[in-house]
Amino acid sequence: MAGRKLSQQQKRRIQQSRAVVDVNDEHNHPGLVISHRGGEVEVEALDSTEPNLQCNLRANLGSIVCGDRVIYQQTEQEAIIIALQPRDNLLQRVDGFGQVKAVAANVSQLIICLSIEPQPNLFLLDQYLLSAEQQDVEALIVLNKIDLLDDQDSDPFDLLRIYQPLGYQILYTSIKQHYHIDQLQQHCRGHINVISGVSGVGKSSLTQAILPAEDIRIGEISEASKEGRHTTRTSRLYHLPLGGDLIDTPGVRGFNPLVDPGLSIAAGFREISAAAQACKFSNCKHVNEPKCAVISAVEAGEIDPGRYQNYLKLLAEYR
Ligand SMILES: Nc1nc2c(ncn2[C@@H]2O[C@H](COP(=O)(O)OP(=O)(O)OP(=O)(O)O)[C@@H](O)[C@H]2O)c(=O)[nH]1
Ligand SMILES: [Mg+2]
Ligand SMILES: [Zn+2]
Repeated sequence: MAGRKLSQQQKRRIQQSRAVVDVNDEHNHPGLVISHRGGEVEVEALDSTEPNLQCNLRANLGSIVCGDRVIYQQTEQEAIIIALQPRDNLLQRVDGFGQVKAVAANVSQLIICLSIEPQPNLFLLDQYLLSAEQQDVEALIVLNKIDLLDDQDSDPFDLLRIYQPLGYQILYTSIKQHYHIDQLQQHCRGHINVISGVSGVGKSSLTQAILPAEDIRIGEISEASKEGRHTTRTSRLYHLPLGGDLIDTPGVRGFNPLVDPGLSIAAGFREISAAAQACKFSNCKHVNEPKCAVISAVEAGEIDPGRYQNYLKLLAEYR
């Protein structure tokens, strides 16, 4: 799927958007992007306590997303973003039409929100984890709505068994029972978090629970399809009372991370890249090569077969 790689045009646009501006010029102000909807960007001033501004965009800035740091100028008529500051990272995905969509910039933790209903899709989860590994962002897996389980001590999707040994943190939560909300707040503390997942899993409900002073729209679940109704339409950044930020995002249908062609898919699977050290061939893809340590580890039950299948699926898709 060549469409998932960064095209030359996209790279050029990103370069252009990093144009240097004089931060000592008194007309230039630093700002933080709080939300972006239909060409209007809400910006928080970083050098004053002025209320947030609605800014227009100078042409050719490329996509501007929540978490971006920008330089803006203000006249009596309007406020306008004139430059984008260099990003620490950028989470991107490819939508159903093959278009690259920026999700959030400068984040330090990706909260992958799953729920009992709608049920988790572990292929989607592995794509999120791959994206987090490639962008050097920490990942936290949250399984919400555990009040819907008959036996709350059971782990019907085997998340702990599969993901905990890989070093990922998993948090079970319930809004209905106010369960582990304080823990979630502690996990978010000091991080620039982005919460993502399919529609209806409870991303906005969790955001609201740790930000009681805000008024966040919560959706319904369709009785017929058990799916969410895409209630959140635009991402928004909130400051957390204990320090750090949280970006609530609209539900995705699939995530389809934008894979960096310079990095291998295996590098996004911690257990596969660890086992690969012992493969006979240094360029082993772990598909059917002789003396492949990854295949041996799968056969020995040391690597989860579902994770390995998801790796193969991604490898085939991105080839
Ligand atoms: N039973 C139960 N329902 C929950 C829980 N958390 C959220 N819900 C319900 O799930 C539905 C969807 O919640 P939202 O917070 O809007 O979900 P979302 O992930 O933000 O959805 P989008 O904005 O569409 O992506 C609402 O009806 C919530 O009341 C929970 O812990 N238990
Ligand atoms: Mg929402
Ligand atoms: Zn191998």
